[in-house]
Amino acid sequence: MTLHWTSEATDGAARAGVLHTAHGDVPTPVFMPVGTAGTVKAMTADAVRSTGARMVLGNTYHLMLRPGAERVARLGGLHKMMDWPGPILTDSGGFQVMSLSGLRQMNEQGVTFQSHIDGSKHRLTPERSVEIQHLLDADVTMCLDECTPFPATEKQAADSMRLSMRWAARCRAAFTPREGYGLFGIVQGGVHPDLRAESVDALTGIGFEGYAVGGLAVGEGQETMFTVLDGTLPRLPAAKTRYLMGVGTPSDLMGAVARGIDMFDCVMPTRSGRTGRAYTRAGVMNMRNARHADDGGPIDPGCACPACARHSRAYIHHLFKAGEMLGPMLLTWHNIQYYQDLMAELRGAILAGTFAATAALIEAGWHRGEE
Ligand code: PRF
Ligand code: ZN
Repeated sequence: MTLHWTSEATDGAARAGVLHTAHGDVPTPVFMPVGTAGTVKAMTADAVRSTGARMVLGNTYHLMLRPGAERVARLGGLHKMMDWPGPILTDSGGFQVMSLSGLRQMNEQGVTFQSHIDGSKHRLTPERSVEIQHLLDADVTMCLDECTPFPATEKQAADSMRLSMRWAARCRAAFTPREGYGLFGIVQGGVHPDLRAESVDALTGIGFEGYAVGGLAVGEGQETMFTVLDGTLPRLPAAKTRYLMGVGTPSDLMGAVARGIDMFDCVMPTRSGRTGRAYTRAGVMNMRNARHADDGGPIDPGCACPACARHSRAYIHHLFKAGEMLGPMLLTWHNIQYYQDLMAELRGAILAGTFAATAALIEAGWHRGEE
Protein backbone atom coordinates (compact mmCIF):
# COMPACT_ATOMS: atom_id res chain seq x y z
CA MET A 1 0.00 0.00 0.00
CA THR A 2 1.20 3.54 -0.71
CA LEU A 3 1.75 6.01 2.11
CA HIS A 4 -1.54 6.65 3.90
CA TRP A 5 -3.09 8.24 6.96
CA THR A 6 -5.52 6.67 9.43
CA SER A 7 -7.76 8.63 11.78
CA GLU A 8 -7.79 7.90 15.52
CA ALA A 9 -10.06 10.62 16.88
CA THR A 10 -11.61 13.95 16.03
CA ASP A 11 -12.51 16.78 18.39
CA GLY A 12 -14.46 19.47 16.55
CA ALA A 13 -12.50 19.87 13.32
CA ALA A 14 -9.21 18.83 14.99
CA ARG A 15 -7.90 15.37 14.08
CA ALA A 16 -5.52 12.86 15.66
CA GLY A 17 -4.20 10.05 13.50
CA VAL A 18 -1.20 8.14 12.23
CA LEU A 19 0.73 8.61 9.01
CA HIS A 20 2.01 5.24 7.74
CA THR A 21 5.24 5.56 5.74
CA ALA A 22 8.01 3.35 4.36
CA HIS A 23 10.27 4.49 7.20
CA GLY A 24 7.78 4.17 10.04
CA ASP A 25 4.56 5.46 11.55
CA VAL A 26 4.13 9.09 12.57
CA PRO A 27 1.47 10.19 15.07
CA THR A 28 -0.35 13.35 13.93
CA PRO A 29 -0.69 16.26 14.35
CA VAL A 30 3.04 16.37 13.63
CA PHE A 31 5.64 19.12 13.41
CA MET A 32 8.56 18.31 11.09
CA PRO A 33 11.81 20.12 11.93
CA VAL A 34 13.42 21.58 8.82
CA GLY A 35 16.53 19.76 7.62
CA THR A 36 17.04 21.81 4.47
CA ALA A 37 20.51 20.72 3.40
CA GLY A 38 20.52 17.24 4.93
CA THR A 39 20.84 18.46 8.52
CA VAL A 40 18.56 20.07 11.06
CA LYS A 41 20.94 22.98 11.63
CA ALA A 42 22.99 22.75 14.86
CA MET A 43 21.49 19.34 15.80
CA THR A 44 22.63 15.73 15.46
CA ALA A 45 19.99 13.33 14.16
CA ASP A 46 19.94 11.59 17.56
CA ALA A 47 19.29 14.89 19.30
CA VAL A 48 16.41 15.65 16.92
CA ARG A 49 14.91 12.25 17.60
CA SER A 50 15.29 12.66 21.37
CA THR A 51 12.84 15.59 21.24
CA GLY A 52 10.13 13.21 20.01
CA ALA A 53 10.41 14.34 16.39
CA ARG A 54 9.53 11.43 14.10
CA MET A 55 9.70 13.06 10.65
CA VAL A 56 11.86 15.77 9.12
CA LEU A 57 11.78 17.89 5.98
CA GLY A 58 14.46 18.14 3.31
CA ASN A 59 14.73 20.47 0.33
CA THR A 60 14.99 19.52 -3.34
CA TYR A 61 16.39 22.95 -4.20
CA HIS A 62 19.35 22.85 -1.81
CA LEU A 63 20.20 19.17 -2.24
CA MET A 64 20.08 19.28 -6.07
CA LEU A 65 22.62 22.12 -6.00
CA ARG A 66 24.78 20.64 -3.23
CA PRO A 67 25.77 17.80 -2.96
CA GLY A 68 23.56 16.85 -5.97
CA ALA A 69 20.63 14.41 -6.11
CA GLU A 70 22.50 11.68 -8.02
CA ARG A 71 25.32 11.86 -5.46
CA VAL A 72 22.87 11.51 -2.56
CA ALA A 73 21.41 8.45 -4.32
CA ARG A 74 24.92 6.94 -4.73
CA LEU A 75 25.50 7.53 -1.00
CA GLY A 76 22.43 5.40 -0.28
CA GLY A 77 19.76 8.09 -0.11
CA LEU A 78 19.02 10.97 2.22
CA HIS A 79 18.08 8.83 5.24
CA LYS A 80 21.42 7.08 5.21
CA MET A 81 23.44 10.18 4.35
CA MET A 82 22.04 12.17 7.28
CA ASP A 83 21.62 9.21 9.65
CA TRP A 84 17.87 9.80 9.95
CA PRO A 85 16.15 6.39 9.82
CA GLY A 86 12.65 7.89 10.12
CA PRO A 87 10.40 9.31 7.42
CA ILE A 88 11.44 12.32 5.35
CA LEU A 89 9.25 14.73 3.39
CA THR A 90 10.97 16.79 0.71
CA ASP A 91 9.71 20.08 -0.66
CA SER A 92 9.69 20.27 -4.42
CA GLY A 93 11.95 23.25 -5.06
CA GLY A 94 9.65 25.85 -6.57
CA PHE A 95 9.19 27.81 -3.35
CA GLN A 96 12.92 27.91 -2.61
CA VAL A 97 13.76 28.92 -6.21
CA MET A 98 11.50 31.94 -5.81
CA SER A 99 12.84 32.91 -2.38
CA LEU A 100 16.56 32.14 -2.79
CA SER A 101 17.84 31.85 -6.34
CA GLY A 102 19.11 34.60 -8.61
CA LEU A 103 17.81 35.27 -12.14
CA ARG A 104 14.90 32.96 -12.79
CA GLN A 105 12.48 32.38 -15.59
CA MET A 106 9.21 30.52 -15.31
CA ASN A 107 7.21 29.13 -18.19
CA GLU A 108 4.73 26.32 -18.83
CA GLN A 109 7.52 23.78 -19.01
CA GLY A 110 9.15 24.64 -15.66
CA VAL A 111 11.55 27.07 -14.04
CA THR A 112 15.13 27.97 -14.97
CA PHE A 113 17.24 29.65 -12.30
CA GLN A 114 20.70 30.57 -11.11
CA SER A 115 22.12 28.89 -8.00
CA HIS A 116 22.41 31.15 -4.95
CA ILE A 117 25.68 29.31 -4.20
CA ASP A 118 27.76 29.80 -7.37
CA GLY A 119 25.48 31.39 -9.98
CA SER A 120 25.36 28.20 -12.09
CA LYS A 121 22.26 27.67 -14.24
CA HIS A 122 19.71 24.95 -13.43
CA ARG A 123 16.29 23.79 -14.54
CA LEU A 124 13.41 22.30 -12.60
CA THR A 125 10.39 20.79 -14.29
CA PRO A 126 7.62 18.84 -12.56
CA GLU A 127 9.20 15.65 -13.93
CA ARG A 128 12.74 16.51 -12.77
CA SER A 129 11.52 17.59 -9.33
CA VAL A 130 9.79 14.23 -8.83
CA GLU A 131 12.87 12.41 -10.15
CA ILE A 132 15.12 14.25 -7.68
CA GLN A 133 12.80 13.44 -4.79
CA HIS A 134 12.91 9.75 -5.85
CA LEU A 135 16.73 9.93 -5.91
CA LEU A 136 16.71 11.43 -2.41
CA ASP A 137 14.36 8.57 -1.38
CA ALA A 138 11.76 10.91 0.14
CA ASP A 139 8.83 9.15 1.82
CA VAL A 140 6.65 12.11 0.86
CA THR A 141 7.27 13.78 -2.48
CA MET A 142 5.73 17.23 -2.98
CA CYS A 143 4.39 18.43 -6.33
CA LEU A 144 6.28 21.25 -8.01
CA ASP A 145 4.14 24.37 -7.60
CA GLU A 146 4.36 28.12 -7.67
CA CYS A 147 3.73 29.81 -4.32
CA THR A 148 1.65 32.78 -5.46
CA PRO A 149 3.15 35.93 -3.94
CA PHE A 150 1.07 38.15 -1.64
CA PRO A 151 -0.44 40.51 -2.55
CA ALA A 152 -1.50 39.39 -6.04
CA THR A 153 -4.44 40.34 -8.22
CA GLU A 154 -7.16 37.72 -8.62
CA LYS A 155 -6.03 37.21 -12.24
CA GLN A 156 -2.39 36.65 -11.16
CA ALA A 157 -3.50 34.25 -8.42
CA ALA A 158 -5.74 32.36 -10.88
CA ASP A 159 -3.07 32.02 -13.61
CA SER A 160 -0.46 30.94 -11.04
CA MET A 161 -2.78 28.40 -9.39
CA ARG A 162 -3.82 26.89 -12.74
CA LEU A 163 -0.17 26.50 -13.77
CA SER A 164 0.47 24.68 -10.46
CA MET A 165 -2.53 22.40 -11.16
CA ARG A 166 -1.19 21.48 -14.64
CA TRP A 167 2.20 20.78 -13.01
CA ALA A 168 0.46 18.66 -10.36
CA ALA A 169 -0.98 16.41 -13.09
CA ARG A 170 2.51 16.07 -14.61
CA CYS A 171 3.97 15.23 -11.17
CA ARG A 172 1.32 12.53 -10.67
CA ALA A 173 2.25 11.00 -14.05
CA ALA A 174 5.99 11.13 -13.24
CA PHE A 175 5.65 9.61 -9.76
CA THR A 176 6.39 5.88 -9.38
CA PRO A 177 4.11 4.43 -6.67
CA ARG A 178 5.92 2.28 -4.12
CA GLU A 179 4.96 0.70 -0.79
CA GLY A 180 4.92 3.38 1.93
CA TYR A 181 5.79 6.27 -0.41
CA GLY A 182 3.41 8.99 -1.53
CA LEU A 183 2.90 12.18 -3.52
CA PHE A 184 1.11 15.22 -2.08
CA GLY A 185 -0.75 17.86 -4.12
CA ILE A 186 -0.51 21.51 -3.04
CA VAL A 187 -3.61 23.73 -2.91
CA GLN A 188 -2.92 27.28 -4.15
CA GLY A 189 -5.25 30.17 -5.04
CA GLY A 190 -4.09 33.00 -2.79
CA VAL A 191 -6.73 34.45 -0.50
CA HIS A 192 -9.57 33.90 -3.01
CA PRO A 193 -12.13 31.31 -1.84
CA ASP A 194 -13.32 30.45 -5.37
CA LEU A 195 -9.75 29.88 -6.55
CA ARG A 196 -8.95 27.73 -3.50
CA ALA A 197 -12.09 25.67 -4.24
CA GLU A 198 -11.09 25.29 -7.90
CA SER A 199 -7.62 24.16 -6.80
CA VAL A 200 -9.04 21.57 -4.38
CA ASP A 201 -11.32 20.22 -7.15
CA ALA A 202 -8.40 20.01 -9.60
CA LEU A 203 -6.19 18.15 -7.10
CA THR A 204 -8.86 15.76 -5.78
CA GLY A 205 -9.76 15.04 -9.43
CA ILE A 206 -6.16 13.88 -9.99
CA GLY A 207 -5.94 12.11 -6.62
CA PHE A 208 -3.04 12.29 -4.15
CA GLU A 209 -1.90 10.44 -1.01
CA GLY A 210 -2.14 13.72 0.93
CA TYR A 211 -2.99 17.37 0.38
CA ALA A 212 -0.91 20.37 1.33
CA VAL A 213 -2.10 23.95 1.66
CA GLY A 214 0.50 26.25 0.14
CA GLY A 215 0.66 29.97 -0.51
CA LEU A 216 -0.07 30.94 3.11
CA ALA A 217 2.05 32.69 5.77
CA VAL A 218 3.39 34.91 2.98
CA GLY A 219 2.26 38.21 4.49
CA GLU A 220 -1.53 37.88 4.58
CA GLY A 221 -1.70 37.73 8.40
CA GLN A 222 -3.00 35.07 10.77
CA GLU A 223 -6.67 36.04 10.58
CA THR A 224 -6.72 35.82 6.78
CA MET A 225 -4.75 32.57 6.86
CA PHE A 226 -7.32 31.04 9.23
CA THR A 227 -10.17 32.29 7.00
CA VAL A 228 -8.57 30.58 3.98
CA LEU A 229 -8.19 27.34 6.01
CA ASP A 230 -11.84 27.59 7.13
CA GLY A 231 -12.89 27.76 3.48
CA THR A 232 -10.48 25.15 2.16
CA LEU A 233 -10.17 22.27 4.64
CA PRO A 234 -13.84 21.15 4.67
CA ARG A 235 -13.56 20.61 0.90
CA LEU A 236 -10.61 18.20 1.21
CA PRO A 237 -11.23 14.45 1.59
CA ALA A 238 -11.46 13.64 5.33
CA ALA A 239 -9.59 10.35 4.88
CA LYS A 240 -6.39 12.00 3.59
CA THR A 241 -3.79 13.89 5.60
CA ARG A 242 -3.49 17.70 5.35
CA TYR A 243 -0.19 19.59 5.55
CA LEU A 244 0.17 23.35 6.05
CA MET A 245 3.47 24.33 4.43
CA GLY A 246 5.97 26.61 6.14
CA VAL A 247 3.83 27.42 9.21
CA GLY A 248 4.40 28.78 11.76
CA THR A 249 4.27 30.29 15.27
CA PRO A 250 2.90 28.18 18.13
CA SER A 251 -0.33 30.19 17.85
CA ASP A 252 -0.52 29.48 14.07
CA LEU A 253 -0.05 25.76 14.74
CA MET A 254 -2.75 25.63 17.38
CA GLY A 255 -5.26 27.52 15.21
CA ALA A 256 -4.49 25.33 12.22
CA VAL A 257 -4.82 22.08 14.20
CA ALA A 258 -8.18 23.37 15.48
CA ARG A 259 -9.25 23.69 11.82
CA GLY A 260 -8.11 20.23 10.73
CA ILE A 261 -4.42 20.44 9.72
CA ASP A 262 -2.30 17.35 10.55
CA MET A 263 1.23 18.27 9.42
CA PHE A 264 3.54 21.28 9.68
CA ASP A 265 7.08 22.37 8.96
CA CYS A 266 8.73 25.69 9.69
CA VAL A 267 12.21 27.14 10.15
CA MET A 268 10.94 29.18 13.09
CA PRO A 269 12.12 27.00 16.02
CA THR A 270 15.52 26.33 14.43
CA ARG A 271 16.17 29.78 12.95
CA SER A 272 14.95 31.56 16.10
CA GLY A 273 17.10 29.26 18.20
CA ARG A 274 20.19 30.39 16.31
CA THR A 275 19.38 34.06 16.92
CA GLY A 276 18.58 33.78 20.64
CA ARG A 277 14.78 33.56 20.64
CA ALA A 278 13.22 30.93 22.91
CA TYR A 279 9.67 29.60 22.60
CA THR A 280 8.32 28.70 26.03
CA ARG A 281 5.10 27.87 27.85
CA ALA A 282 5.17 31.52 28.99
CA GLY A 283 5.63 32.97 25.52
CA VAL A 284 8.65 34.09 23.51
CA MET A 285 11.86 35.28 25.21
CA ASN A 286 15.00 36.86 23.80
CA MET A 287 17.89 35.18 25.59
CA ARG A 288 20.23 38.03 24.62
CA ASN A 289 18.20 40.36 26.83
CA ALA A 290 20.23 41.60 29.84
CA ARG A 291 17.39 40.60 32.19
CA HIS A 292 18.61 36.99 31.93
CA ALA A 293 22.25 37.76 32.86
CA ASP A 294 21.86 36.81 36.55
CA ASP A 295 18.92 34.41 36.29
CA GLY A 296 19.88 30.99 37.65
CA GLY A 297 16.56 29.41 36.66
CA PRO A 298 15.81 27.40 33.50
CA ILE A 299 14.45 28.86 30.24
CA ASP A 300 11.24 26.89 30.74
CA PRO A 301 10.68 24.93 33.99
CA GLY A 302 8.17 22.70 32.14
CA CYS A 303 10.74 21.57 29.57
CA ALA A 304 12.94 18.45 29.81
CA CYS A 305 15.47 19.40 27.10
CA PRO A 306 19.18 19.64 28.11
CA ALA A 307 19.14 23.44 27.86
CA CYS A 308 16.41 23.54 30.53
CA ALA A 309 17.30 20.44 32.56
CA ARG A 310 20.99 21.26 32.98
CA HIS A 311 21.56 24.95 32.35
CA SER A 312 20.45 28.36 33.57
CA ARG A 313 19.06 31.29 31.61
CA ALA A 314 22.19 33.15 32.70
CA TYR A 315 24.48 30.57 31.06
CA ILE A 316 22.52 30.55 27.78
CA HIS A 317 22.56 34.36 27.83
CA HIS A 318 26.33 34.29 28.34
CA LEU A 319 26.86 31.83 25.47
CA PHE A 320 24.97 34.12 23.09
CA LYS A 321 26.79 37.25 24.29
CA ALA A 322 30.13 35.45 23.85
CA GLY A 323 29.23 34.15 20.38
CA GLU A 324 29.75 30.54 21.47
CA MET A 325 28.23 27.93 19.18
CA LEU A 326 26.78 25.97 22.09
CA GLY A 327 24.26 28.81 22.50
CA PRO A 328 22.53 28.22 19.13
CA MET A 329 22.86 24.44 19.65
CA LEU A 330 21.15 24.43 23.04
CA LEU A 331 18.46 26.90 22.05
CA THR A 332 17.66 25.06 18.82
CA TRP A 333 17.30 21.89 20.89
CA HIS A 334 15.00 23.67 23.33
CA ASN A 335 12.81 25.19 20.60
CA ILE A 336 12.39 21.89 18.78
CA GLN A 337 11.56 20.25 22.11
CA TYR A 338 8.96 22.96 22.75
CA TYR A 339 7.33 22.46 19.33
CA GLN A 340 7.27 18.66 19.80
CA ASP A 341 5.80 18.98 23.31
CA LEU A 342 3.15 21.38 22.00
CA MET A 343 2.09 18.97 19.25
CA ALA A 344 2.07 16.01 21.66
CA GLU A 345 -0.12 17.98 24.08
CA LEU A 346 -2.56 18.96 21.32
CA ARG A 347 -2.67 15.36 20.07
CA GLY A 348 -3.36 14.08 23.60
CA ALA A 349 -6.14 16.64 24.00
CA ILE A 350 -7.80 15.58 20.71
CA LEU A 351 -7.68 11.92 21.84
CA ALA A 352 -9.17 12.94 25.21
CA GLY A 353 -11.82 15.19 23.65
CA THR A 354 -10.52 18.25 25.51
CA PHE A 355 -8.93 20.17 22.65
CA ALA A 356 -10.70 23.52 23.14
CA ALA A 357 -9.99 23.67 26.88
CA THR A 358 -6.37 22.61 26.45
CA ALA A 359 -5.80 25.15 23.67
CA ALA A 360 -7.28 27.91 25.83
CA LEU A 361 -4.96 27.01 28.73
CA ILE A 362 -1.86 26.94 26.49
CA GLU A 363 -2.86 30.27 24.96
CA ALA A 364 -3.37 31.85 28.40
CA GLY A 365 0.13 30.68 29.36
CA TRP A 366 1.74 32.52 26.43
CA HIS A 367 0.49 35.84 27.72
CA ARG A 368 2.69 35.52 30.80
CA GLY A 369 5.54 36.07 28.29
CA GLU A 370 7.75 39.04 28.70
CA GLU A 371 9.34 40.12 25.43
N1 PRF B 1 4.75 25.73 -1.78
C1 PRF B 1 5.82 24.91 -1.56
N2 PRF B 1 6.56 25.01 -0.44
C2 PRF B 1 6.23 25.95 0.47
C3 PRF B 1 5.15 26.81 0.30
C4 PRF B 1 4.35 26.71 -0.89
O1 PRF B 1 3.37 27.43 -1.13
C5 PRF B 1 5.12 27.65 1.44
C6 PRF B 1 4.17 28.75 1.72
N3 PRF B 1 4.01 28.99 3.09
C7 PRF B 1 6.19 27.25 2.25
N4 PRF B 1 6.85 26.22 1.66
N5 PRF B 1 6.12 23.99 -2.48
ZN1 ZN C 1 14.01 23.33 27.06
